[in-house]
Amino acid sequence: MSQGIREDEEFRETEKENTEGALEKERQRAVELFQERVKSGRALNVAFIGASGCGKSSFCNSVMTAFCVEGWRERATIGHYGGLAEQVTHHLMSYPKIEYLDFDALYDYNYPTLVDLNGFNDSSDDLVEELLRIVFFGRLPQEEKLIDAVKLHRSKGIDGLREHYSKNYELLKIDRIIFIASATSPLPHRLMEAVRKTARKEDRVIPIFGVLTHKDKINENDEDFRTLEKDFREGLGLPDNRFLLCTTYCDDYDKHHGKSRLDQRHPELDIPILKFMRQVCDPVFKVIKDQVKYKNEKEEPDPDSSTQAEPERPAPARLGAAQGGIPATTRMMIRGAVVAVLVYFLLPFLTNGLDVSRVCAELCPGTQCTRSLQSLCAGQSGLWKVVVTLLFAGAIIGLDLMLDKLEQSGRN
Ligand SMILES: Nc1nc2c(ncn2[C@@H]2O[C@H](COP(=O)(O)OP(=O)(O)OP(=O)(O)O)[C@@H](O)[C@H]2O)c(=O)[nH]1
Ligand SMILES: [Mg+2]
Repeated sequence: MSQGIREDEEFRETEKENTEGALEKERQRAVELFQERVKSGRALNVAFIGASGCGKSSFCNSVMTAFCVEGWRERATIGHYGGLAEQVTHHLMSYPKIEYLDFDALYDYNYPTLVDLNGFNDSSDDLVEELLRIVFFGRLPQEEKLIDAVKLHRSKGIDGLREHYSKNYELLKIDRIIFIASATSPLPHRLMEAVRKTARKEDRVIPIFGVLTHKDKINENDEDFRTLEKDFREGLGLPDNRFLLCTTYCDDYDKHHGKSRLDQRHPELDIPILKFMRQVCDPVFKVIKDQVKYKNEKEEPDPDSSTQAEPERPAPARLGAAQGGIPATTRMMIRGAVVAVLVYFLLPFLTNGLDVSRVCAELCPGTQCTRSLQSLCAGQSGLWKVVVTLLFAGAIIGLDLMLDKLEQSGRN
């Protein structure tokens, strides 16, 4: 090998190392900026929705890879299910940070919970919208197959479906939606419309973001692609900051670049994903009317319904309970005790008791203490006062109870 060729190769090698070093630095910076964003607040629930095979699970894995230290792992199962709607395994898989983060120090940050929804096809009808609603309101339990919901819908209709899922706990209420489509396939317009409708036009409004995968397979200047991107963004109402065109960690990318994701990470894929997820997790995007519940959204809750899932409304006041929350009997006891104390101290004044007590103290016991004076002094004793006080208090409590009973029977 000539000196000139060797120098050329060395130069290229150094160039490559410099580029890789710069990319790694940029990735680190993107990680830091993302962490800055999720330092406070709470971990958001981010749903990945799109038609079958568009790259949802691949994107989900790529996000987790960008967040992790170790590199790529197949946390969300990749594989195109396809087929008829009936055969599609609709289900939801959620990945909280505790499951995917691989470094202790990262747990301090509020990394989002990622929700991968498999198997929605390009359709929009009452059922699809209701299924989306069930998911957005966090009523679909982890790994539950949506085909069960489809069957329930067939036998009991939309109302039956709502009734059933409103009983579930609100476990994973969605805070952000990322609609995913492939840049190489026709857009799923009906599903886009269904998502937009359920996330935007109803009471609880959830911010929508959009991702087009398969960037490696298109020419960005191609007219067809430009039209597709425009349709996608207009269809979902996506400004620049809520849109990402990307390549995910996938076989094609590995083959094309001659380096496997199993051996090393691809910082050039991580960086745009981290920047995008920083936008997704920005707390300035608020869910409007976040407190709205699943079933209440469509109809006023039936106060008599025994199937109401969340008895969050205050229970009707029970008879015998005071408005202030103090039971009636306790209220009466307190009143009786206060009156008793007052009587105990006032009693001597009522009977000119102070004068009598003084005379008793001077003359009894002694020769001047006559029999009638003796009985008067005995009447002034502490025991007598206690008995009278207790009788008085008892009478007040009894009267109070009797009046309360009369009031109740009057109300009934
Ligand atoms: N070339 C290329 N292939 C991709 C890209 N993203 C995903 N793929 C491939 O697309 C295929 C489907 O990807 P998945 O991630 O399983 O798609 P999905 O949307 O989860 O599919 P369902 O779970 O069936 O709804 C896989 O073979 C991926 O390797 C990308 O950006 N570029
Ligand atoms: Mg999938």
